[in-house]
Amino acid sequence: MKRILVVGAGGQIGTELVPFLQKNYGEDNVIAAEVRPEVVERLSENSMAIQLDALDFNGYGEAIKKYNIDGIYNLVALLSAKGELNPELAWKINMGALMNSLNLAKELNCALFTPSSIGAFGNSTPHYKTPQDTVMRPDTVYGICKVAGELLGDYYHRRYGVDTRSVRFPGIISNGCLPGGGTTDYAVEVFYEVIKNGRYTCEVPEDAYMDMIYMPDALEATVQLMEADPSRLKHRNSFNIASMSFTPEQIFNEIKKRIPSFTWDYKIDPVKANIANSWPDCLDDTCAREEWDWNPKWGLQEMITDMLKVCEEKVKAGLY
Ligand code: AKB
Repeated sequence: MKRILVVGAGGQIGTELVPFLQKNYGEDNVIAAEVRPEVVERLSENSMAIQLDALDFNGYGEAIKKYNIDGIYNLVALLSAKGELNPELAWKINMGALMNSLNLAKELNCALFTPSSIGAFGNSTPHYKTPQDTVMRPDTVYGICKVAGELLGDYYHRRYGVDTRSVRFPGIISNGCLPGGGTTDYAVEVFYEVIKNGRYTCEVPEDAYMDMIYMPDALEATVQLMEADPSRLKHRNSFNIASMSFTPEQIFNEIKKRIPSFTWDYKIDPVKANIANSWPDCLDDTCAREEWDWNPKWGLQEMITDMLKVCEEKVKAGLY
């Protein structure tokens, strides 16, 4: 890939993926696209940024042609908890952006990355060491979109030869941009609340195990997969990746070891509780390790140290 368009670039992943891609492919070869004008303005401080509605097929196609794009990262999505508030809208946005991305990748000869998620799994999936290929009957509209997206990605590859690739992201922990509308958001919010207020109220049950990943590993995985030798890929859409798995109670206790005054309680959101309990406890990522050498670097302890340090700096600087 030489010229990359990141669609939905203003969210949690895009905010950090754009500079990461710039480092890998050159500043002028990465274009950040976002629908919200105020976010386009923010993005334009550090990269080429354009306003683009991923649901507008013609406008999306024009941008690909104008900037000679040959690689698309489609990050447009309403996340799991938010999607349950308005399932029709979630389907319209998530699938609309995906279908436009697939069809434009096919017509204009682009590689396409669209993330899937642990949300593609559901209650009937084996929860421990969830295999790469297993039961996928998600309980949320977000998950249904992810499963449909995985199948369509494989279909466009098989039928039309489109270079589609994807990973199933765990909850992503980051200190760049706060996530919004996800079930795993608690694992990011807690760091800011600890620093600002010394306490946190968690909406996810204390014993709900979920896979998580620190942003540097998530970024590395994305580029590593897109650069992988295609002849080694037996799978494409979508790879399990894993690096850490914990419950709210476990991470809060680890944070308390560093900040003894930290206190927390629970005010369970039934929607998030159902989602968290339906997702795997931990994934088996053997295929990603074998097919493209996935090898995460960040574990729970290193992540906590880094998050506390960076969040403290940001809170002190008045950025949160
Ligand atoms: C969410 O919680 O919805 C996302 C995800 C795991 O896909 N962070």
